[in-house]
Amino acid sequence: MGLWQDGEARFVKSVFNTSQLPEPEHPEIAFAGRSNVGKSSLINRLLNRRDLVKVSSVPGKTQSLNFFQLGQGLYLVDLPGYGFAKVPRRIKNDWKGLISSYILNRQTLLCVVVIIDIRHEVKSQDLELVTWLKNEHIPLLLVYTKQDKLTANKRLHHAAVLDAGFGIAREERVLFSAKTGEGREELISKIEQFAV
Ligand SMILES: Nc1nc2c(ncn2[C@@H]2O[C@H](COP(=O)(O)OP(=O)(O)OP(=O)(O)O)[C@@H](O)[C@H]2O)c(=O)[nH]1
Ligand SMILES: [Mg+2]
Repeated sequence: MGLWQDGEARFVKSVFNTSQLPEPEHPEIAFAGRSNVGKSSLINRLLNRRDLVKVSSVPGKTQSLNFFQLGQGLYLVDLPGYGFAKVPRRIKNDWKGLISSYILNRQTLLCVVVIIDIRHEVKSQDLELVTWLKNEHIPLLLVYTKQDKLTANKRLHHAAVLDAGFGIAREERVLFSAKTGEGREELISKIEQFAV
């Protein structure tokens, strides 16, 4: 049976430290990216749920690892956003510690999806994350989201600039919009490829 089964999605739990992680019984995909980039919106769109995951115009809304489950199978993990200047340094370091130890040690983690705003240039923290994942040999996939905010011409131009900046091939990223649903099927099929 495929990894992605359309079925009822549910919230499992919020995790604030590694001792709270659910048993590693199911394959997992984690979603990372800057605060406000649209991680939660992307997961809602993937799960075809309008508001299972809380979306906010206030950056830094998601401060824990939030586990969602598709049917009886796959876990989708919404990671706290980074790059939000107003968060105190101590909390920032806690987040980094929690997220990096989760990513490095989680046996059931299939892939980290790094979400980038298609309108932005390559930002240092995004590049740092992508480079770190590559160095640690963690499978990754990039998503350039908020496609609906740009004209068709600009999208292609921006995507090419980002590909070059991150040093990735076109097959390693998906153009996406949580608003229109563009890229949903492609992202699901790419996620499924990590299961084999
Ligand atoms: N136009 C458009 N807006 C989007 C898209 N994705 C997200 N947004 C908007 O961007 C804002 C932030 O979205 P969230 O999904 O909460 O972002 P997040 O990355 O989860 O944010 P944090 O949890 O704070 O890190 C919201 O106002 C969303 O409605 C998209 O594809 N297109
Ligand atoms: Mg969020």
